[in-house]
Amino acid sequence: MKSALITGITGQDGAYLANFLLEKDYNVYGIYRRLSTPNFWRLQNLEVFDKINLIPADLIDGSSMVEAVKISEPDEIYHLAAQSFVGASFEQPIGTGEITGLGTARILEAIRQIDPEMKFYQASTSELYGNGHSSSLSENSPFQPSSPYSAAKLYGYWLTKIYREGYNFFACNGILFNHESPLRGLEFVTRKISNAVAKISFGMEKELNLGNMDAKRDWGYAPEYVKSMWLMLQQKEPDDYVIATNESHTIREFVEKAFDVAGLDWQDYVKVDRRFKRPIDVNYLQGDYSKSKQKLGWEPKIKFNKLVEIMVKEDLSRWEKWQNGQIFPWDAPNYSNEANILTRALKA
Ligand code: NAP
Ligand code: F7E
Repeated sequence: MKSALITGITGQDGAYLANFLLEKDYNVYGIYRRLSTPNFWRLQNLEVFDKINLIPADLIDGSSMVEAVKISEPDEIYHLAAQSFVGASFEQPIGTGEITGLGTARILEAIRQIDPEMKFYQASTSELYGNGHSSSLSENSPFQPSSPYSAAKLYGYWLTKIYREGYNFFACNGILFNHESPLRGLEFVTRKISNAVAKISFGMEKELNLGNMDAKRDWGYAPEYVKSMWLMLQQKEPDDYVIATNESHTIREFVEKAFDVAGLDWQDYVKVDRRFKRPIDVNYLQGDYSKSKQKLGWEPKIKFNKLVEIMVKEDLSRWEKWQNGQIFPWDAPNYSNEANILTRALKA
């Protein structure tokens, strides 16, 4: 039986990947960090919480990462943990560098010292490309990071290549474009929209405040994307791959479709709020996944319209169940509606 260690197992991708690897009969380990309130709702939602092994560790603390690798002795390591919210990286650039950038160095060093035969997956990102592009982006397109998050991820991307070339690691960068699901964090725009549409349609909220609605993103479906991570580590040689749908849509299009699914007109509810605008935003991202199709046999099945539908219908169903008194693992009832969030954009 193969074993895998997932950093970030409590996040969106970590939960789906744990589920996927359990179905492949892996012994799954995951690290989780100490929080004042436990955050296992995604693992419980997918009913995998009782089937995995959890190891307490934090990317900030290198010795805990060494312990996690020693305890799990995995064949494969999927490094998904990060401060992953681009907006927050402008507010916490140093913490983002520590976790998202140096955290990758800590785990790579743990592997180098313990067993360099362990295969390594690095969660790289389309944010690496930044601005200045107008056509589909491939593994060969230039990077121009536009946020502290993407600068930290660029460090992780290069370190992964350096350990591959310098120490002969089986280390791969998955350059994943945005991927979403009902398990997406509520601060990201897609889930913020699907959750707000559901609350508005039940009369629990009156409006939705958003930032830049003109940005374009290439949105895919997270459960399909985690399969590509596994495929990368099953190849003969380590390499880097773009995972995307090769379609892009504006935030406005997402909003329009999401309200439409609930039978509402978005223009009656959506307001632009500068608190949610970033000092720099990436305006256009669309990914060319032909290398992944050719080498991994990977292709996305769920595209934009279906994705929006899945997310809005799931949030409608959750709020309905919740109003009927049903108890189940999810995040929205405990999330602030953002009305009392202050950011420095308000002072600008
Ligand atoms: P996510 O839902 O935000 O999950 C992030 C995970 O990292 C959580 O499990 C979180 O733990 C953990 N984490 C954060 N700080 C940590 C620390 N100091 N020590 C240990 N764990 C820590 O992110 P995701 O959407 O699943 O994305 C997975 C990875 O792919 C991330 O690296 C992200 O940057 C990257 N990525 C995501 C996308 C996308 O569209 N989703 C696209 C490209 C790349 P807590 O539960 O304790 O907070
Ligand atoms: O923003 C705009 C915002 O926060 C998407 C992460 O998983 O994908 C994600 O990063 C767009 C941006 O995701 C709001 O300005 C408008 O243009 O959902 P997001 P992201 O920044 O693309 C990449 C690939 C990752 O690697 C990251 O880890 O939507 N936008 N109004 C807004 N965004 C948010 N969050 N909230 C708004 O109110």
